[in-house]
Amino acid sequence: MAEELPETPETLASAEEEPIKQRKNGLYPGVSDELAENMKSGWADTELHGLAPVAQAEHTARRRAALSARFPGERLVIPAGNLKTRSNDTEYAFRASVEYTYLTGDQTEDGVLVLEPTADGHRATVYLLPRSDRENGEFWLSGQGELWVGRRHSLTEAEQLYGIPASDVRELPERLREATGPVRVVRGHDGGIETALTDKVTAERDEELRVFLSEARLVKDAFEVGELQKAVDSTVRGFEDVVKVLDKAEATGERYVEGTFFLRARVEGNDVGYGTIAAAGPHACTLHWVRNDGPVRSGDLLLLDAGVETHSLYTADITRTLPVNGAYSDIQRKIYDAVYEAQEAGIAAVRPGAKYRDFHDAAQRVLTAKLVEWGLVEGPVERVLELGLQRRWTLHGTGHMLGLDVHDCAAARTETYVDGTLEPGMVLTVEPGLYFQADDLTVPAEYRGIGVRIEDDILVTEDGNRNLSAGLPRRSDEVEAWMARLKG
Ligand SMILES: [Mn+2]
Repeated sequence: MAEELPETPETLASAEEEPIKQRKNGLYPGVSDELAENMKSGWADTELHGLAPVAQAEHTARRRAALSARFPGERLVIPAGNLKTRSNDTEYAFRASVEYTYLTGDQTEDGVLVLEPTADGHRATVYLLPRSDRENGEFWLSGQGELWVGRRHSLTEAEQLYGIPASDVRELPERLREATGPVRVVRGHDGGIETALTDKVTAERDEELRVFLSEARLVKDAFEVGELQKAVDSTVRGFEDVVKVLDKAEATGERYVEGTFFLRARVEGNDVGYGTIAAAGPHACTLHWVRNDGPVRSGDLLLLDAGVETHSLYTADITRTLPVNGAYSDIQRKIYDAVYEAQEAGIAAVRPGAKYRDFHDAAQRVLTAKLVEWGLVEGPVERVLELGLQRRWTLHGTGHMLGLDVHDCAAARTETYVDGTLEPGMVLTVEPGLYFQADDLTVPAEYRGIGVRIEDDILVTEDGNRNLSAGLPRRSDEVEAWMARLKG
């Protein structure tokens, strides 16, 4: 990639108002007055007209209305967030905050949604960086200039796309400093905006805003369910891609699996929704194995936990545990089938009106019964469950909400989420697992180093549930047949 012209703190601070002539002296060597003048003109007008609104525009309007009704008379500030430095002058890929995306449909860095209280509700404004100024040289001399980072939407274009009046974000800090009346901001995304509001907000009140926006996302609307299905469908294709190249993964390692899935994620979606877990052999027992630097060996299992994130930022979260050579060994199958049975029990417990905890309890009961049956822990099952002794091998909860975040709605209160009741439109994962660490001396040697998880994405429907990821086989014999077909 090209390197930017050097900027000093002085030029950064004055980049907006100083004309190029004053900034060039000694700072942009080689920019003559003639070049500066030349660069100002000769550019076509590329303003776009008659843009269609983004697909979720009507949904975002309804979501903003719900937010408005919850906090009448208060100014609400929801930032998208800023670029984060990776090293020196390179940045991490930007991902807008879920709160901002959920309420606007936009994903632009430095964007801020503000709801201003009015007599009968709120007036929404989305604050964005406008198109680069040609007159002051910003477009080619500033690191945020469009010549470097690409064309932005004009404010008028943004209004058409998102159905929200747009304003210049560079004026927002001053407006917020001057504003009177109660204000709340979603924290953790934009330090500059938070600084402008320092004297006006409290942590407790801001947390209430964050919690509301997390709980608002518990039940997905039609657009969200459609996007989650798209994410799942791409993820299914990504898993198929991996199975087709397992011989290459054997020749190289887990990174080949990760990279293969990533290709599908980038081609069909925005990215992976979280770091791919490509865990072969005993690495499957490390729950968040994302180093993916180990070998893939015939005879071992490959636990692949991965999800494509759509362009609208909804992610799938699917796990399959596959025999690298296409056939489970006896001990692998025994453990796999137990996890499958537990997952079946868990999925069967997902229905409207059920407690959120029910599917976890159902899956844990099956796993515990297996552990007792295999003689790994002394029964009865009730006692083991009461003491939680099965958790040495089941390790984690059986699922979580899924949406814009892979672990969605994380700020929701216990009473509305973990202690809550399932409703139609909720989407959650059901993902029991059994993990026998390679160094676990309490189990027979044949178990050690085997980890199995099966994870699907389940939509709560009016009369039960729908497995959005039913496109990937789960039963052990069906997995083997599917792999044989793909490798054929
Ligand atoms: Mn998960």
